[in-house]
Amino acid sequence: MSDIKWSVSIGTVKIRNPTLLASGVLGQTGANMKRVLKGGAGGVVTKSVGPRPKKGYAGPTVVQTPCGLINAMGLPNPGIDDMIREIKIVKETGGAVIGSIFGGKVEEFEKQSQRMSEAGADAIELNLSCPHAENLSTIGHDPDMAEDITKKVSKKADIPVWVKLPCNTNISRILKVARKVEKAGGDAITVTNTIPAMAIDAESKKPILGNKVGGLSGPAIKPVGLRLVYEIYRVVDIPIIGVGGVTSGKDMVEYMLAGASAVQIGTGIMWRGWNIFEKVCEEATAYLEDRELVNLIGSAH
Ligand code: RRO
Repeated sequence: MSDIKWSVSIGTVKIRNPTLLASGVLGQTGANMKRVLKGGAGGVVTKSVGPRPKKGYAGPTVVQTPCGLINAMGLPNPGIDDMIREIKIVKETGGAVIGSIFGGKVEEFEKQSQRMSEAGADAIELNLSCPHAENLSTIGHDPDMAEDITKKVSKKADIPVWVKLPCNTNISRILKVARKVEKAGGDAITVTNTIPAMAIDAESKKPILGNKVGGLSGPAIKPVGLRLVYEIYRVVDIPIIGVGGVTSGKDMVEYMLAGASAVQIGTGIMWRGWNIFEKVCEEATAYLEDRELVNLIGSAH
């Protein structure tokens, strides 16, 4: 390896390298999150948790396609109390943990942020973007709602607040949301969540997922994620974390050129294993050899 300094800062959160576990994949238990950190991740984002345990949708909850996965899990999670225990297990290792939360009301977001902070999370990620959750999926498309939640949570939170935005190909609309999130005190923007999608079985002539519709992740969505990072980078000064289809070092470099300070990886684990994080950093080494990591960020502009 060359002497690249892999550590990056997302605002005040320092991570040992720019790869993070994306929310929703293996982020439900302390044991799994520890294993991901062992696989080289710079940090982990938990599964999104709500105020109380939730079972999620009936199966099938995941379908594989040639270019990625379609999921409709339905926010299954153990609830904030249980997640706090799991976060404490990960924090024993010193790894960076970002607590992802969702809520039905602003007060729920506020309360859970407080609990995440008490648990020792390094930052909070507000999930304003599940593509198939009723009501919740609209928050991140609505500039005023996104502003309101970000403002109220940021005011009370004593750790940084990252805001995860949905895929919205109405670019002027998502830029409005991004600007409002920054104005409201958001410390970073994560983009994108999965993209609305579905699978239909030609034999039974029925949708495959229990929830009928879901969200697509994996290589197919990388060009969409890149565009969103590229566009948002033009209008905000807070760091951006790119998510969507990162499976190689080249993918990470491309996201950084578009303007991301770090990337999150989820579906890629299915193809490249638990240590995809280490592999991505190693592969990026060849490209970075005599370049400073931070100088890459946004240099495609
Ligand atoms: O749990 C889910 O079904 C889910 C969530 Br919360 C999310 O943010 N994105 C996604 O694709 N699935």
